[in-house]
Amino acid sequence: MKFFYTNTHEQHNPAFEVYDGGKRMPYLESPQRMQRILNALQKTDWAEIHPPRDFGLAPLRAVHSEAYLNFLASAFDEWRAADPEAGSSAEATALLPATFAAKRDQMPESILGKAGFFLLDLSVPIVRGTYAAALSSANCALSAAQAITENSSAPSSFISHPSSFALCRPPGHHAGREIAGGYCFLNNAAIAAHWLTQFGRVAILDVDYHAGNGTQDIFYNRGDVLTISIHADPSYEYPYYAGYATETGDGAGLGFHRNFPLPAGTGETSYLTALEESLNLIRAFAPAHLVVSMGMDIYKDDPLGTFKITRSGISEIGKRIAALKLPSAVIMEGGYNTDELGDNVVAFLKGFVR
Ligand code: Q9C
Ligand code: ZN
Repeated sequence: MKFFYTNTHEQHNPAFEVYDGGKRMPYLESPQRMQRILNALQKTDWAEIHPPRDFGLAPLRAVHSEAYLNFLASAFDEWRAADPEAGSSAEATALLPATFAAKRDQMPESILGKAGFFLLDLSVPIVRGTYAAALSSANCALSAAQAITENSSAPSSFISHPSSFALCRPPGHHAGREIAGGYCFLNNAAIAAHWLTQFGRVAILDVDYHAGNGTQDIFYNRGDVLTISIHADPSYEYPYYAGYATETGDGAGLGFHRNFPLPAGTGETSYLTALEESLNLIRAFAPAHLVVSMGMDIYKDDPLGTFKITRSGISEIGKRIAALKLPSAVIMEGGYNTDELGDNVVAFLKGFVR
């Protein structure tokens, strides 16, 4: 299996995030996550590392607004220019606003005003290297998408359901059309999925512990991309304001988004029931390609999660998704038990190896 990786992500390394109660905490979505997964993959005899290709800005512009992309590109420099003193103190090396837009019809001119407009919460501090890292992450996802299309004109005796993996950070599924949140800046899975629509319909299955609110936002009005998310019920868990079962799409997209909110403490049996229902919806939709938003924070010992999924449960989830026999690009999302992350990712991906 080809996987796509570059160390450019290391440039996004904020010193802290802010938790509820105003508590400054070490940034959980750390570069070490990638290192652990990389080590575990390199011990297998089936994972083949490739650098990502640069796809340019066009595939990003198809998913995110121009104003938002411009903000991400220049936010750090604008902030440092506006307040060189604040930006140069050791304490404040990241742009993080204290005011957020509850009403979103005016984009202010000041950098702090714009930051509050384009950021959803306190887990997306912008440092000097954030934009470069986010671009490289999206390029890994796009490269993984391209890898599963490469043999589509080959004889039918050839592999008809290839799979690939984007070993990328920052993650993407909380990033909406023009908003960053939950450690996510560019929605890598959505960018890859939209790119794949040139070949036909696409399904996105999101198995991260948190609701894929960004992906939901981006495709909510579209019927050519089926989006499904299985996650902790937002009535008690981040991202709180999306991911409810009643949200099923709008306009041409009505019926093409589905949420499976699950209670705290969900174990394998209930999880697999929701997964089977999701897989049936995907079979009925019959997409040409599948994108999997793969978050390993469903693991029983994840510091952010409450689910009770064991490593063997994770491997069963991977196997069942792979049994769809669709060309599949698996995109890395969350997962914060850094010690177990490598083995969990390997357990999941193994189901796709033929
Ligand atoms: N008190 C992903 O898994 N909030 N994002 C953490 C904890 C943000 C998780 C605060 C959680 C976002 C991609
Ligand atoms: Zn998550």
